[in-house]
Amino acid sequence: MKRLGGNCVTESYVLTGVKLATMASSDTPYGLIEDGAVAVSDGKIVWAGARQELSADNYPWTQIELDGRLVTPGLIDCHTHIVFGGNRAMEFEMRLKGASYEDVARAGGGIVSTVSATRAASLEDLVQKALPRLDALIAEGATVVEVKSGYGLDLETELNMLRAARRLADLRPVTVKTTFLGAHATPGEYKGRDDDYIDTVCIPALRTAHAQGLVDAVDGFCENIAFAPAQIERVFQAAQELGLPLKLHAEQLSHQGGTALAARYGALSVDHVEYATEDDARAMAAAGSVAVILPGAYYTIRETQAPPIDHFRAHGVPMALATDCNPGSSPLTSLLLTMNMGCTLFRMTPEEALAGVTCNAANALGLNDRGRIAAGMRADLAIWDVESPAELAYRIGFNPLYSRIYEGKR
Ligand code: DI6
Ligand code: FE
Repeated sequence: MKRLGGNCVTESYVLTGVKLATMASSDTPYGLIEDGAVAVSDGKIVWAGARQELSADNYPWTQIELDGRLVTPGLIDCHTHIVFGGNRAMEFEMRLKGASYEDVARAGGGIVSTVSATRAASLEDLVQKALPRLDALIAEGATVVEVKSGYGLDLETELNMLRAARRLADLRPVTVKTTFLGAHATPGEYKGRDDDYIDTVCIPALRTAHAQGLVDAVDGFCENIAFAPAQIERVFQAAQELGLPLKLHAEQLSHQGGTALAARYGALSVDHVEYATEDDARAMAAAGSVAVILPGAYYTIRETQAPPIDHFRAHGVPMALATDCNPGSSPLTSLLLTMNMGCTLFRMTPEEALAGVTCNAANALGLNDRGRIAAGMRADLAIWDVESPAELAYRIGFNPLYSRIYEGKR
């Protein structure tokens, strides 16, 4: 027996004495295997199941005894904006003293202040500011983090944000999936000329970023304070020509029809969706789009319209949960707290919450080799000092992570 410790990299090993939340079968809640084992080789899971069924002849490797600890897939944050310049704590203080959104904007706050600070930052600044946010996610077992652009809103800065996101994956043992979000807001210099911005800045920037290998998916913000469905559709058409998968921030503050549009284009996910209707849920189910639920933004802006979880359940729409980490509406870097909020604010079950940051989050990113514990999947695992999986969502502000395995390596 060997303990899991230090920085040793064992090529092939078997984790034993583990409770497995495989998220890979519906036979038991969480796909739970009480006394399980996982065989790992070359960064992949080669076998997972009940310990008594493990054939020591087939896997004659070092056994790592985990004393009954819980093993889940590595967590996946499928919606973040962790790369940005500046910070917006001043705005938070102003709002708490009664300032309106307009007062904040007049004092230089709001999304435009993040755009100015991001434009002023160097690539290295953006990376250094994002690292602590990424590290907080990793410290809670994250093995995949999606990162969006969208605070540059000009070619050079959008490219810089995406390069910073790619650089994060060189600096930490984590997978970073990049999403181009040029259609996040109209920058000051295009005020009142949204269409012009979309056609002459956003879409050309998407093409350039894609040509430089910086884009894994394309997103937009469809909202009365952002872009209309017809404007988003032009971005989607450009993305489709490039063969890129789609996502959309839709129905966050009002119902604009973005969900129906995203479903029509077969989007991987539709995100926020507080104001989505039952018809929207039907369309998402038919398209196979994941509903990405973002309780951190709901909480921060003190929204009162909860996403239609019952409709998503009834129509079989898979639900993911993500931090939406951003300086304005969700300064949140904890997936465990996100899970707790999904349960407490939206009455999701702890099992739905764990699916939301594992298998369904993988689907929201189009990753089919993550988010489940099964033979053939990547060995991205989180090991927890808890007795039952419900504890992950139950506790508030406590991190029971014991160890994290990324591509087979601790
Ligand atoms: N939805 C949001 O809530 C944020 N972006 C988005 O698409 C707001 C971003 C910010 O205020 O910086
Ligand atoms: Fe967002």
